[in-house]
Amino acid sequence: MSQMTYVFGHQKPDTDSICAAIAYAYLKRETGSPETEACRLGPVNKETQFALDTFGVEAPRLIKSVKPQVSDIHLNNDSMVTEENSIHHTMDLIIDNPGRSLPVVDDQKKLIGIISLPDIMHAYSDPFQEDGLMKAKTPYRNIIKTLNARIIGDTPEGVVKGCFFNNSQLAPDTKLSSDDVVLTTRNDSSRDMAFANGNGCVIISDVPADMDMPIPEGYTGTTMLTEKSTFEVIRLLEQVMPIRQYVNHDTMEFFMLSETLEDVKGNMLSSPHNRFPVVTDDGVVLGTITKSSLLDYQRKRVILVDHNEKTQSIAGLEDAEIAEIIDHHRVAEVQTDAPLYMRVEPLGCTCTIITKMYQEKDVPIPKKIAGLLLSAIISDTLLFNSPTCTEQDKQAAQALAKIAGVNLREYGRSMLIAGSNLGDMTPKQIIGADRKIFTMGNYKIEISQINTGDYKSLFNKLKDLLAQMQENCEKEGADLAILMVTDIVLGGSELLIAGEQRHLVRDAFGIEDEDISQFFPGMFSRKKQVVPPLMRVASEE
Ligand SMILES: [Mn+2]
Repeated sequence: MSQMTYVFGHQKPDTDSICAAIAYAYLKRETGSPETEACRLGPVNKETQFALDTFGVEAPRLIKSVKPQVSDIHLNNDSMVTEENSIHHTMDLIIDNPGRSLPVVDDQKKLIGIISLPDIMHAYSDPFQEDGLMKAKTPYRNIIKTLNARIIGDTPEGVVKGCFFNNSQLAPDTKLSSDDVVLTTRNDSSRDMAFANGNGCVIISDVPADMDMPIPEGYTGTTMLTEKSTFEVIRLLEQVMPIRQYVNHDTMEFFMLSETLEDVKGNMLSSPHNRFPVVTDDGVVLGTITKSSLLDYQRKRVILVDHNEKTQSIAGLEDAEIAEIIDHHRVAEVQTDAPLYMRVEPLGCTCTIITKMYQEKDVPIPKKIAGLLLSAIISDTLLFNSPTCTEQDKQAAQALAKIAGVNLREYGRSMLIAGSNLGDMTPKQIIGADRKIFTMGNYKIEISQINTGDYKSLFNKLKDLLAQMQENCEKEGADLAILMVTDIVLGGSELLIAGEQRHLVRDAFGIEDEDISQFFPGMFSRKKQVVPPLMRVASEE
């Protein structure tokens, strides 16, 4: 089975993170890695939704974690039994499968119980009585299979409905019913008494495989011939009964495919069992796992686009295999177990790098993908206003606009404005739309950015925004929160400040402690104009 690779951008995804994931996954699929899926780590913002709608592309699938799950374990043991199966057959399987218990399933293979060695041991101490086979609703096929019997006459269907007798228990006047099962042996001189019921079931022991056995004339029932001895037949008949009455339905322990190995481990350690069924969402048993299976799993493969910092990425990244990183941010703390393909270029947008990769690999860019790549470049460079914007970003955007069939400036403005109606948004939404968390020196700093064509509504919300930022700092243990409200028409950003360590902002940007916000003409880029001065100040301490 070839393994799936997941491509995703950072948490609180912006247009670059979503579009880079879609476009790069498409490029991978076109270049020999068909098992590649674009994903996202959070909700699609309004600007991105505008881009997706314009070019008719679905948002990628939302994923929350790449922690190893039960679905990543190699399931190689699929032994299971039904309630109808015999004690004999079940015991054989239990002995063959370390773990000493088996899932019990219905005819749809859905889990209905567990049978363990201690449960089934009761079968060996319960007395075997004449009506035992009947009471246990023993299927005839269990008898045939366990005795490895040859059949003369019709193969009986269904379950035993009469009593069991040994020929030696019979007297000439015993009344047998046609539902009874009688055991006799090849050399028994009174063997014909067993056939007295006329059309029941007679088992004859000690019959070699190649020997014919004459059946009394007029007998219309079933005869089962077995090579096994009388003693063995009696011993085995105790074990042909179905396991139904020994199945444990009450304390079923099982795992779903979606559960993380972390949770599974905790549950396994507190369980008396060693082997556990694995089921689908519909309860269908796929196999079983034991404690040692937890060591034999495949790590999820991921490609990070538009980010490389763990704090901005998905839960469980440390347990995943990072196959590639395509990014245009600072490289902070990348540590991998194996070599990877890593491409970081100081360009305005991840999608500019990806556009170049399409060209390098000679893969034609479909119209829809071109539209998305273009949208990301417009978004990240604020329609080429940001100081992070390079000549390569502009050239890529122009080429992409042609393929996508849109007017670059016209489309760019309508997309940026679609994402920026502050009046409709709550403080939480404004701050959360594009928030990144940075570790700088000893400080945890949250920096949010929002682009708007609606700068004036900001001032109606100033107090609420600052209160929300303060609350976030306290809840998340951050030392400082900054909100950049960027307006491409006014040509700059308003910085709003909250948190305990405001002196960092004073030292980096000259905003006095008592000021809650200030406009910076020409400031567009969090990455180039806000993060570096803060980094310098924070690390000098
Ligand atoms: Mn980006």
